[in-house]
Amino acid sequence: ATVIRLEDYRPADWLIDTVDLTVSLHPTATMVRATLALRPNPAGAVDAPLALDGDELTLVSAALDGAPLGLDAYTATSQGFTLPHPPRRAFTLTFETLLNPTANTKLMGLYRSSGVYCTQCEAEGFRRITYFLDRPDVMSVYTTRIEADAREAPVLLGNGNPVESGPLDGGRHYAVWHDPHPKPAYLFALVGGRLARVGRRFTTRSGREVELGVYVEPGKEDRAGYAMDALVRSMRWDETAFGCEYDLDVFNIVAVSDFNMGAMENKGLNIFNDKYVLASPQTATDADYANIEAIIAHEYFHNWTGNRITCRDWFQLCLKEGLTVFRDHEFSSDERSRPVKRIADVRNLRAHQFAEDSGPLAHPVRPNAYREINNFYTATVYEKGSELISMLKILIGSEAFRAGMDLYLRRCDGTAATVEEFLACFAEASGRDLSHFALWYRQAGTPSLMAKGAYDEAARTYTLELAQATPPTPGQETKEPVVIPVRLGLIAADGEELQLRLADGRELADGLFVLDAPAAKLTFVDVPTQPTPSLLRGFSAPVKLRIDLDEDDLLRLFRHDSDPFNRWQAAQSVATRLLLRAVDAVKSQGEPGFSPRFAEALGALLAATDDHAFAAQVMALPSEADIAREIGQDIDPDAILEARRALRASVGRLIGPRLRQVYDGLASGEAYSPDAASAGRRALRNAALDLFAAGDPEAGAELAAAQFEAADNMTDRFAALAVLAQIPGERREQALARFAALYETDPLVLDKWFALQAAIPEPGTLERVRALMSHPAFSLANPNRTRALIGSFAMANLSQFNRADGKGYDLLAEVALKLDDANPQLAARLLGAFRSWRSLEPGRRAKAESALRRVEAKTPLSADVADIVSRCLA
Ligand code: HT7
Ligand code: ZN
Repeated sequence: ATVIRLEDYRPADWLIDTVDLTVSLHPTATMVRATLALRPNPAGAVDAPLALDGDELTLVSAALDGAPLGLDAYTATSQGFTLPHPPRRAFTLTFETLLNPTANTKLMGLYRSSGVYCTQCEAEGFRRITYFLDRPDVMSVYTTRIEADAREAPVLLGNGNPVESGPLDGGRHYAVWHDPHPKPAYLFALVGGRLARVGRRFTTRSGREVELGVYVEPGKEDRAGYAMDALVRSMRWDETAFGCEYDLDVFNIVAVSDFNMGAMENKGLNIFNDKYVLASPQTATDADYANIEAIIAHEYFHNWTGNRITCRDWFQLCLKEGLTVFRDHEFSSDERSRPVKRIADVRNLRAHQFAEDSGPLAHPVRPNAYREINNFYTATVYEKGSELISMLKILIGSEAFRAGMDLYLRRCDGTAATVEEFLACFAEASGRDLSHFALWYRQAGTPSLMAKGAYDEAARTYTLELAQATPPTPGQETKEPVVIPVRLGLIAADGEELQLRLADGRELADGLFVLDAPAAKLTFVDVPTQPTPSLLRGFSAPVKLRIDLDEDDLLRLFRHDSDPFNRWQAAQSVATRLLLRAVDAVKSQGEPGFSPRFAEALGALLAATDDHAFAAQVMALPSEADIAREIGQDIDPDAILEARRALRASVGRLIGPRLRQVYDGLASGEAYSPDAASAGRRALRNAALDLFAAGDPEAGAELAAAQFEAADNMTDRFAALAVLAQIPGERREQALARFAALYETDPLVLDKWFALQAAIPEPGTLERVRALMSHPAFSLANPNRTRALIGSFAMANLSQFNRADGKGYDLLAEVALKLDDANPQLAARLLGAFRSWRSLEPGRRAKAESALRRVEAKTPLSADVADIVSRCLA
């Protein structure tokens, strides 16, 4: 596949002002008639031919200004349509194309999901519906007429507002939708199907009445309420927090069961993976509820950051995605606990983005080249993109940030913008030069921030030396220093927060120091006693902090830091030190031993805290993958598993009675509610059960089995099953069988059952996964099911995916090869599990490489998979 480069960007030679579509739905023969009103782009080249994109299209007819085009006037293939000599004026082109939605297993363009017609056009799906200038800077006003069998598809939805609808001959009917807002083709959508509607009215702050609809599979209406509630809260929040008001008369959300990603922000018609819409206490966990809230908000927020202001080209993807992730994080922080949300987001960032950034798939937040854009919907673009916005806000302050957002939303409204245009608004609003900050968008890799402190008792000074370095990443051997906002504090031995007075008289406003050079030295004066530095508070920059604090320092931070994020971080750092030592012990055939102080500190927290959600985050020790990233090279996943098991068992034994007390004390007789406080109580209770069972598997299993039976909600039932799944034996198998029997007709719950088993860290799991692939409910055609079983095995089971015999890699390669033709996007995503293969010990590395080479050898190989595999192997 050809490489597309940012530096080659040119405006389109043609513009398309309007698109009139008639889509006559049929399971295997859908006819699409598209009339495009074209005109030369004043900013484009003169005398340019007209080359439209297509993908797997069957052309039935083509006409220019309504007159059929002779065969010699154009060239058309399934992949494109060219008019070598187009008129040098405005004209229309009308195409008829024939589609087979049932055969569309790639789930891009128009396809059928459980009998429901739906579309997915981002990034390049519209070209699978009709020939088009399928690029985000070509924006058109769409009118869509949808026709269908009235029994098969009584509900017909499009972008924008409904215009008219009515019956047709032969049991068919139609609906016309008009979207007055010019938009790129990737935001086009339609839906047709037998769907049930849950409705609500929303009045915007300026008085616009909006009809909200959430469409789900009939019979599941009672699971749509939370999504609707989250939508209403998102709409209100966006008005208050960013001044963004909704701009159409209707807003619809449709849940479908086959979807390549989480959801899609099509204008006025969001289409969702049903996993992120459907929830009831009996089928969804607290984590599911939180995800639904975040993703509903995310897609809704795109209405301004993505739709009203879109991207000039796909290199600017972070412009909408990073910013919208930032906005959804802010929303969840306001709706729930800000510190707990920050901890969860940083865990996620480290697990996915840091891992990506340190391997062969590393790329800048704004990449400068791609072969397959689908592979750039990454943690780097989304999560690191969001971190850059957080840093921008810290650097210029909340007020200037809001002024910059207001300016951006006003100035760029209705345009396809760039990162430069975005940053210019903040530079203007703050009066600051952001050119150095902009490097974060171009430079890949996670910077390390090295810190070293020294206390001079006689002079009562404390000197903090800071330095930064970013490791090389593919295509970027040398790195420049970036702008790192470091929020910091100094903590005295008694836990008091010390004043931050610098020797040169400078003040650190809000404890913020901005490191924009390779290194800096800060000398604090009037420091009465040896302090402990609390650095990178709130995780003020997406960097790896390297500071040599001893256990005393870390435990002091854990107990006293006024910054809750750093309290959590201190506990994680103590655990990490213990785990790294334990891994060494395991590798040299020794017994890992642990100082009891960490467990005691956890016990003390449990005795004192009433912030249950925070305490639950503290109790969740670093994951195997976290430990692997700390080790960085020659990784032995079995040693990590053993070390982590040993620490959990030791902590569980040492504070078992306290854990049991917490578990009993948090039992609730109240009816389930998904609110943050109730979820926090359940999270802590289940974390206590989990650690208790690690210390005493027999007693823990008994408690878990009782909880499994008694639970009136999925959070508690599934948490109990997860505990049982860690303890081999008949009881586990019985619980798994019982769970399957209880939920056999509920696909989203069954996904949890598949995922849980695939993540069991035992050698038998490979065979279990292979057996589950033959389970009647398993299908590679359903992305959720495939991600649940194969994705969970490859991404959430470090020791078993990375088996020393390479059989885990063989399994993933086999699945990817099977999926490559049918759904290359999904195949490529799953193969992302190989992103850290070079940091394994040599034996596993060789096995991983040979699995990747086997995939590489398939011919033909999809562009999606070829791109991932070749970058992994480069
Ligand atoms: N903007 C949406 C991206 C998306 C997507 C991309 C490629 C292939 C399928 C897709 N489905 C959705 C989702 C979002 O970030 O809001
Ligand atoms: Zn998004």
